[in-house]
Amino acid sequence: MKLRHPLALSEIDAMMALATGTDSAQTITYRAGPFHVSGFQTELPKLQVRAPRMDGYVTKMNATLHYANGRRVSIRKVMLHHIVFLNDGSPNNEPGGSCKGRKGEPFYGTGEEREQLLLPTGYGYRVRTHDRWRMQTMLMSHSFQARTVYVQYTFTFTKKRMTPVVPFWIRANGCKTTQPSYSVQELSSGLDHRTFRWKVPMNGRIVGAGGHLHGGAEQMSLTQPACNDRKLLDTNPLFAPRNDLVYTIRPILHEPGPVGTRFFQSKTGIPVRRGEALDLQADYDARRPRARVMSIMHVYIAEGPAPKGKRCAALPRDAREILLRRDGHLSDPPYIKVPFNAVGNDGKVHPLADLPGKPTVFDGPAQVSLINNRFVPAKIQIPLNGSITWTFADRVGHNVLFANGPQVVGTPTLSRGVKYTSRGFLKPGTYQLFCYLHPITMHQEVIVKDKDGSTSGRASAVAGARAAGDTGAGELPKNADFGW
Ligand SMILES: [Cu+2]
Repeated sequence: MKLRHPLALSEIDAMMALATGTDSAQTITYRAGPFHVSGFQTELPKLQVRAPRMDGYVTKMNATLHYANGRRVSIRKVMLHHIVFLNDGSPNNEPGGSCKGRKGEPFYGTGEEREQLLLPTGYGYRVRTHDRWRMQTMLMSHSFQARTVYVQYTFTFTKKRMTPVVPFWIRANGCKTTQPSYSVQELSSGLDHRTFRWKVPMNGRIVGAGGHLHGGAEQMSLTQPACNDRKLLDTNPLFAPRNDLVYTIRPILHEPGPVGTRFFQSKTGIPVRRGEALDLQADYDARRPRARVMSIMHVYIAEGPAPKGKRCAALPRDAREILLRRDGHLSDPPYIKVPFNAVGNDGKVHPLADLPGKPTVFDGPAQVSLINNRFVPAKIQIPLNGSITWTFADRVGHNVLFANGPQVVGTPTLSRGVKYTSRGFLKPGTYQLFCYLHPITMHQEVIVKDKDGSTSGRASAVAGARAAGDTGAGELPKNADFGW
């Protein structure tokens, strides 16, 4: 993708601005782009986008992918994997409840689950004339053909006075890393459970909450430790029926995520106190390892006086959990094995069971170069508990992403000679890894043999341990981009 003016409004001013409705509330649609996505490319545009340039409130919001002629883009062609809108002009820059170090205030986001912002009647997200909006997104091509797409975002805007809400982006994996994503390793319990204890930064009421989850998600909820750990709300995932397009599109480049998460809404709101602890809890199926999952809850609080009356009072009766997609669904996440994908003799993309040929055998630490858009050597064998040092020799960025195997290993996107060592090969078996920026050509297969030469033996003594001790040798860029 080439953005001619990455930080300017690019061609957004040529966008269609649709204004309808009465003067109290109008529906506004803006377009960001164009984004040129080549075949099987993943693009991660980050750019300034048009803001309303008016004083008022946003009460609803939605974002979808379109062609220049306005038609919706099918996920067969390009997928809007995730998107987040940030406001740089908000007085709440870096609010105490979201992870620090991120600029701007994220106020609406979604992924494959197509979450919409749906605030209850009477509430709005405050915007001002001089606010600047930014957008970060990930677009994934699922076909050979290069395409030009636009992100269309539609929001309901009103100048009428609303009760303002402050958005908080909280992650079940906490704020210890700059990465919003984390890896799920195979665990004997079968469940990866994360809890982040969140100190609510203001008095007020939770009136809305949305959630972003990936494939394998079981649940995500907000609980109240001071009230017997009762559940306040959840944004649980729902998965498409087994015959759905999300599972049948080829190639499968990543495990399909949920097609819905519940959006919590209550006009009365759940009273919360400044400094009070709430637990954000998320569970992922850990019968199999999964790379780079996310558990992000978007909590909208209306600021107000400290709650009066008795603690742990009954939850509001008008609480609703809205699910936009109403067709058949599964609440249990199906497991979809991500294979290697390569071009066959017929010119089409097919899954590839194994890389051809014999592996290059390393008895000690393995060295692999990512050079000329290839892993060299691509197929290797290393000892159990061994290490691989990848040298990212190309000028263009590459990464190592886990497709399938006994344990998640991987690297951020790196280039220009940077080295990265992983010691995550703690279980015997075959690890299939690829570069998600070049998923059709860049494959790495790692065969890890047990001491007795088996690849199917039980896990080593450190089994179940998180892949620890991964290091970036040389200069690992700050905020290295781990993608999704
Ligand atoms: Cu690459």
